[in-house]
Amino acid sequence: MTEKKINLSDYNPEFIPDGSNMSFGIVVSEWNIEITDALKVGAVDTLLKHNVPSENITVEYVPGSFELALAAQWMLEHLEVDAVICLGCVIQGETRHFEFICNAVSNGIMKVSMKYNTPVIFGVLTTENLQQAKDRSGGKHGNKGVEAAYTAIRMVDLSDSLVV
Ligand code: DLZ
Repeated sequence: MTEKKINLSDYNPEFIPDGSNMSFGIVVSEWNIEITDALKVGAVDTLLKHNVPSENITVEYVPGSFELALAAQWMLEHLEVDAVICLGCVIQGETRHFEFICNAVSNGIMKVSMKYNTPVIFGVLTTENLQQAKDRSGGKHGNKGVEAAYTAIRMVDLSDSLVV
């Protein structure tokens, strides 16, 4: 049996909730900025496409992916946002930095999300090389920034629907 991988970049826009009453923070890592900027464009375009007002989207930058979780926490503390989207790109090199950073970022983002009971979306590419990152930031494997925005809207809508 062949397994079909889900590519959220191919989502059906008809089934995504309206974002006109939603607000989002986006934190972008400057490491591998060519890639992360493409992720940011994908995320912002997707939020706008689903009626999130541009004034409800706050974008901030951090030096590297390691800093994403703390910046997301600061956004939740200081801004009125329904969710934070973290965008980064960690490319495997010769050092063990890759594992340390990937583990720290994913754990950090999950902890902030749970602590603030708010969606904090993991839009961080963790790839073996630059080409794989390009393929996932507007190339043949879609744009993970689009997928992060899609996920953020879905999660805010789910949260709203569960609150009585
Ligand atoms: C140090 C480092 C390395 C080696 N590689 C990456 C990377 O591929 N992607 C990324 O987002 N950040 C990298 N960094 C920087 C760390 O995330 C962090 O900014 C520094 O270690 C300072 O805390």
